[in-house]
Amino acid sequence: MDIPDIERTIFGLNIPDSFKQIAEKIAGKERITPEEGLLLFKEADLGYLGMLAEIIRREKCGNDVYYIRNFHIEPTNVCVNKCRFCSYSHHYSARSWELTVEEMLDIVRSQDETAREVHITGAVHPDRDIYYYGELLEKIRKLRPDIHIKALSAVELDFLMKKSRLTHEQGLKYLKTCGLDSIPGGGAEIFDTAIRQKICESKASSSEWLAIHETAHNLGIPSNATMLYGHIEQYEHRIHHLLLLRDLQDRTGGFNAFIPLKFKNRNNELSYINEATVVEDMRNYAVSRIFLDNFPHLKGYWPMIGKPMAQLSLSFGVDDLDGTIRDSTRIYSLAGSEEQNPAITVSEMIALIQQVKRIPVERDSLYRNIVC
Ligand code: V47
Ligand code: SF4
Repeated sequence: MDIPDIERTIFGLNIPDSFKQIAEKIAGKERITPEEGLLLFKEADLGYLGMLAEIIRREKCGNDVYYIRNFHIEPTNVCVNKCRFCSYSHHYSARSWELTVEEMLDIVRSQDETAREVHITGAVHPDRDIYYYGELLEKIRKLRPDIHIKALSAVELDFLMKKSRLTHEQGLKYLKTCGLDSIPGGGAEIFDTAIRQKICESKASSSEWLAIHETAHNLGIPSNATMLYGHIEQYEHRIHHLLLLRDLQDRTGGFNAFIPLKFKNRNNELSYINEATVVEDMRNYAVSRIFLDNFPHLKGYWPMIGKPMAQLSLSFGVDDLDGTIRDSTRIYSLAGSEEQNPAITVSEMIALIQQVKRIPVERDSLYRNIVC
């Protein structure tokens, strides 16, 4: 079915006028309003949402689905913060770890030459400063001049820059000279102040998170954005979050991808909250794809949602399945993610994508196709 056929199908459906108007806007490449986004979250039929999200995804990426050969380093889980949803952090206990620089370099050395990206993020260690990470990045750059270094969430950066009394611009310029190529999307959680106060009061504020990403973009450092959903937030808070991201992207164009992160409830203070259903997850992907019309990519992070759900998300606006994640990532496995030892071979990734009749495309960190 090509795009016009999908549009005809939507217009032929017996749906309320307000939904027809939204479909018309999307067919005409017009942006939807926050009120329309809220209506979609609250009232829209899942099949209809999937169709609209797919119009936008196809327009941007055709049948391509992206993946990357990458690996993760989680330097430590010793954290100054106590986010209530976090299953990962410990303040010096039998379950805490602090990798040395040499141990992290060993992870880099153990990767084969096809790895294109290293993703470095972890907890906010009280004793490590920006120069510690700057030197780590320099050493990684020396070992692997070709690799893309995506490192340090805005929450980690905020702490490091405050500790070293540097402005956002000074801190980011310094890290860029050390080898920083881009910033991961972590720490965004939910921008609404009251909800943020309840789930992660001590970490960087929403305005600090947004300001760090804006400064990074202005310095030519691209980044990703996330949203933690399915805890105590309401649809209104999700739309507010998406709106702030859309506004920032209008100003800078520096975001590569949006990554919705489903709250996982094991081993944390919010364990009493039931996790979002698969229907809710798909609804969230679709509305995100529709609302964030200026984001080039929507990522379904398979280590968290599991491989079958990642395949399903490809019919709700997702075009990127992240990477092969060689080496362990513990931030989700400790919170009860679907994948306890996340690792996937390239041929498995290709098969996952082909099973849903899409075209697997290996990318680099800036979404340029890798031609073998
Ligand atoms: O900010 C913590 C989330 C994030 C839980 O940029 C949880 O490519 C669910 O940002 N349930 C860090 N989520 C990871 C992150 C990320 C992941 C993948 C790709 C990229 C990218 C970035 O993990 C934190 C927080 O929102 N998180 N605990 C939990 N219990
Ligand atoms: Fe620390 Fe990050 Fe966990 Fe918050 S989510 S407690 S900042 S590791």
